[in-house]
Amino acid sequence: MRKDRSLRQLLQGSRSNVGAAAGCDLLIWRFIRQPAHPRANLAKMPAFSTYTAGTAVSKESDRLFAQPLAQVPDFAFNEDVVRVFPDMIKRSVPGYPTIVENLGVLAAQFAQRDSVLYDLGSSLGAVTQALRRHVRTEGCRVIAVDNSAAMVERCREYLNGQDSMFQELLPVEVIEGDILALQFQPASVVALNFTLQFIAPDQRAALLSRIRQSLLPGGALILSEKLRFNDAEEHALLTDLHVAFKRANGYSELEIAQKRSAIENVMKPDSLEEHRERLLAAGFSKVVPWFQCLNFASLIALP
Ligand code: GEK
Repeated sequence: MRKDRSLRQLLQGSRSNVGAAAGCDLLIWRFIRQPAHPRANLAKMPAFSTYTAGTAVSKESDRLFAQPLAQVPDFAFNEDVVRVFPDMIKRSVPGYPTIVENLGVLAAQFAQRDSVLYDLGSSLGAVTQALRRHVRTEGCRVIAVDNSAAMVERCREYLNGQDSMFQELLPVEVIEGDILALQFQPASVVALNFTLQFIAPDQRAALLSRIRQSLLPGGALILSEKLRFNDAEEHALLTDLHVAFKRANGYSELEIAQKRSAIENVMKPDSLEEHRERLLAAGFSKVVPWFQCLNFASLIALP
């Protein structure tokens, strides 16, 4: 049974060449001090573990679309995707490790005492782990929510691993559920890291209004998304450059084409202008882009 597998087994998968290409992969041995967290419990660190910006994750390579498929099914966050997800998202989303780690840094600036920090569409909890690495505000706790049972199960295992390696982390609750049905508690930080694009377009405004209503003064929504561009030339250029990014990270033309057709019905990106207008209409007072790499961006929205 998967639950019987040790963290070390989870952490040891086949290694890919991607980390080198992305320039973001660290191999950490037990005797190398982890600078990101002052309270690392070195004795409990796996002897040989792989880290992505300090996060304990599986290293299995994404080969899901490497063989020709008679019919490409719609993309789903199932067991197969969960196994390769850390590799997949890092090789597909330019800037992903930078966004995740800095989301923790930004969150620490907005976190308010005795409040909730939400990680909505948490997948394997990369953002949750970053929040727990960086936020030190008293009385904060993290609530991570995802509607994929497979993601939630593995996320809980990774967070147990983080708990066994570090002391005094913020408490965390992982909920399997639909973020559209969530009863929000007063929150100082809400992270929607590449999740809104998977929500039906006609439901996005209502979700953002509910997030806005839950946000405490001084808090923030941090929203990361793939972008589309209204200018056709700009859109074509950045789409081509994104394909080049995926090629450079070892994906074949077949993998790129099959992944594109798997995802096009389930992921619907908006433009920066649409995001801004919708956030302002939802009651946010200010929208500040803080990161963009090719056609992927992250915004801070202030209440
Ligand atoms: C990361 N934030 O690693 N309710 C709950 N979860 C949902 C819903 C919904 N209605 N719709 C989709 N999801 C993560 C990456 S991935 C983005 C987020 C990507 C979940 C879905 O199950 C998946 O785990 C996540 O949103 C999107 O920083 O794969 O490009």
